[in-house]
Amino acid sequence: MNRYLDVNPQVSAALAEGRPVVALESTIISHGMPYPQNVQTALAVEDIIRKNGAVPATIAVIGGRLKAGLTPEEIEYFGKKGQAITKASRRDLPVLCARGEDGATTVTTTMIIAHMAGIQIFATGGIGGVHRGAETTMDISADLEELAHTPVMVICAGAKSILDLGLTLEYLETHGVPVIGFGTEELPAFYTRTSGFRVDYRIDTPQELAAAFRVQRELGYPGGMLVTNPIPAEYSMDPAVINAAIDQAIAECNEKGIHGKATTPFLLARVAELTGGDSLASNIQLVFNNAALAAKTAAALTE
Ligand code: PSU
Ligand code: MN
Repeated sequence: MNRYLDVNPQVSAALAEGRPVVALESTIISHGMPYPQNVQTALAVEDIIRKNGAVPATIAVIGGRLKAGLTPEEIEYFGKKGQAITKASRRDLPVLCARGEDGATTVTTTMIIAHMAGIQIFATGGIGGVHRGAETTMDISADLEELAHTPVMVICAGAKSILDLGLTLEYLETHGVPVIGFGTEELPAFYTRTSGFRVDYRIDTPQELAAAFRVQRELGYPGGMLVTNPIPAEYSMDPAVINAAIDQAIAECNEKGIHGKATTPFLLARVAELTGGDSLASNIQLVFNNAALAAKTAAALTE
């Protein structure tokens, strides 16, 4: 066991007994949603995972410790501290641990810590990807590289079109990451069920997802798998409304000269502001939907 890792006792008991566990990220809590909806959502997501037969493990860095499984008090602390917590990607963990600081885990670091703890399935909202204009900025999320190297299944609602979705798919293809559509042939774009881009495979059941992931492990591949699960139709948004907000947010981001790790949090917060409560409600529902699928898939994986 890694000496910087603390596995919550409920999580370690489940893993030792071969029961299903689902990892959850903490950047979505600190940087993805406002307080108090972020805490309410994080706790509700854990409940959905329990109701679907798995044990939740929300992942974060607290006081320099890599935590696999938070208490409700720790989730509350994270939600309140919000954007004041360092957004922690792969490169941030060494310094944060050495200094004993807090870090909100992105998809990248949640995968890293889940894998250290022995957790194979991870549910979130959206992943990072290749940004629009990446041909000059080289802004490509470390999430894609992590998917290429770390054997964790990430279940998300696709990626927001703050990114270049076509280039994101090209990158994943180059790096050998299978992109699965759950019940769809099309890559969902987070707030909307469609994007105009095709996924590699359509899979319709958690059992089939688990089977594909099991074979990936048996083949000895190092990397993970990306499952894109469309937002439930009743919560999906009008593409014209969401795309107008995204275009405006990107224009403001460029005008302000925002770059590096601040780009994604700025765009996410600005799109949420411009679209008001509608996008937050949709965001919450798609995370619930992904959590339920992840719990069922984790259960299928233990069968
Ligand atoms: N995209 C979303 N919601 C999110 C994120 C991205 O729609 O919450 C967060 C995730 O934690 C993701 C991170 O791993 O942003 C990617 O940041 P960057 O683009 O800086 O790699
Ligand atoms: Mn970036």
